[in-house]
Amino acid sequence: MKLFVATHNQHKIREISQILPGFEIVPDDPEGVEENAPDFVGNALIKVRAIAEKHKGEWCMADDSGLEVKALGGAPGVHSARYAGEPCNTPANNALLLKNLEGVKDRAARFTCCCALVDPSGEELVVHGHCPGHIAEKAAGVEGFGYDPLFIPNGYDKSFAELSADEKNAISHRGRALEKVKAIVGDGSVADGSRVEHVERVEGKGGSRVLAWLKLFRVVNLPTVPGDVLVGAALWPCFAGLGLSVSRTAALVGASVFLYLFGLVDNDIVGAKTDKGRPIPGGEISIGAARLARFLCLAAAIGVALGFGMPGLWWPMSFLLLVSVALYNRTKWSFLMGVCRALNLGCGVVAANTVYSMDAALLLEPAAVACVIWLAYIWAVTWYSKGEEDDPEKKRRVGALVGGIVYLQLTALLVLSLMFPQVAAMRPLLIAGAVMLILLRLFKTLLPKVSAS
Ligand code: ITT
Repeated sequence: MKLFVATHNQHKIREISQILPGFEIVPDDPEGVEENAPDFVGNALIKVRAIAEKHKGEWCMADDSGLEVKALGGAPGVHSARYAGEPCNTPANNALLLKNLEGVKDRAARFTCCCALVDPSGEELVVHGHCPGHIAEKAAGVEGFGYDPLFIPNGYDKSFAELSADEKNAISHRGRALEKVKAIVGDGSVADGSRVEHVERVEGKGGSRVLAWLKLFRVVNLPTVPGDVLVGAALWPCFAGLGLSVSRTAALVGASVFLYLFGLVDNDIVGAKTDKGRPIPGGEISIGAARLARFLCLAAAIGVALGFGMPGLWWPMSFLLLVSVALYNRTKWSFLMGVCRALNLGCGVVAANTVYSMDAALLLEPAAVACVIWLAYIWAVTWYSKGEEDDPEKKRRVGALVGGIVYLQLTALLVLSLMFPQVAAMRPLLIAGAVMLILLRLFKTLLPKVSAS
């Protein structure tokens, strides 16, 4: 079986040939490509795509690998090859690693290898292999390459460079990843990820462009937004005894969803270089297209507001909301995210009714209570969510807490309708809240790939 491998690293070619003896390994230097993705997957894909263009109908692979040291926050990581600067210099890299770990007791580390494959039909697959261990106090051994003299795998008292090639390949990150590659490419039949654990089919090409946009707009989380203004609107019939206009309330929901989408896209534009796994750094959506989308979301919010004649107070409130969103995206202060959602509720309060009589003052106290609860909940969830990208279990819990916003909104609507059973306007608001909950559950089930908190 012929396998084109995108690398200029002769050591990798040697190891890949040893681990996949039945394969005809054909090295191809992906000359000139810039490995500028923030993670191993992104860089492996950049390399393999560069050669797959030339070898259509063939199996192609790229390995992006590196050493991650716990005490250094995962460094050198994707920068392993050039840790001490350009060009790649192994003795300098190793010396810098030892220097940075001087006096450090916890020397736990792991090698990671990510293999990206393009099958003959053009489908992309990604597999990973890891090898845990620790960094020695000094270099030992002459075998292998790179950081091998410094890396002692768990269960051994010798470095990778003191092991034979067979011993290293049996336990190494590359050996583990290539075992999966062997099972996928194996007999040369069409890629069948079901035979291999942890195969990721790469989305983002052709037909999955829609998925990338759904991801950018975090569609799964959208049903959490309308409830803010619904609760704000509900305060009018309950506390001021004034009726609600259905079209005004619907317009409020529309404008608030567009403002939220504006904030989400702005967030991804700000993090275009750093946010792992998002569509812009992954190359699925260009920065230009994202900027256009951000502008269109703002224009749509303004259009809806003008079209439905939002009252004067909605405009400064929404402006404050936009400023808070932009500030949050650039500072990541959890408190500001809480402010955004409290202001969203405030938009519902100031715009659900245009009749500002003395009765409107009665809304102040309940609105302040609701805003403070909103602010506290969102502030706490946002603060807790820090670091979720690297912790799948935390990401799952944060997803549940974000979904909890809809339960909070529904609880508020339910409490109001129990406190004010005579208010007929509560029924449609409660139904709208319940619809949002159903939509949230539906999106979570149908679109698990675009879930993001
Ligand atoms: P290509 O991009 O051309 O494949 P590269 O050496 O630049 O070659 P990477 O970007 O994947 O490859 O960087 C991998 C670096 O990680 C490599 O240069 C070593 O410093 C380190 N590394 C990876 N696997 C290793 C191994 O098995 N033993 C020692 N060091 C390794």
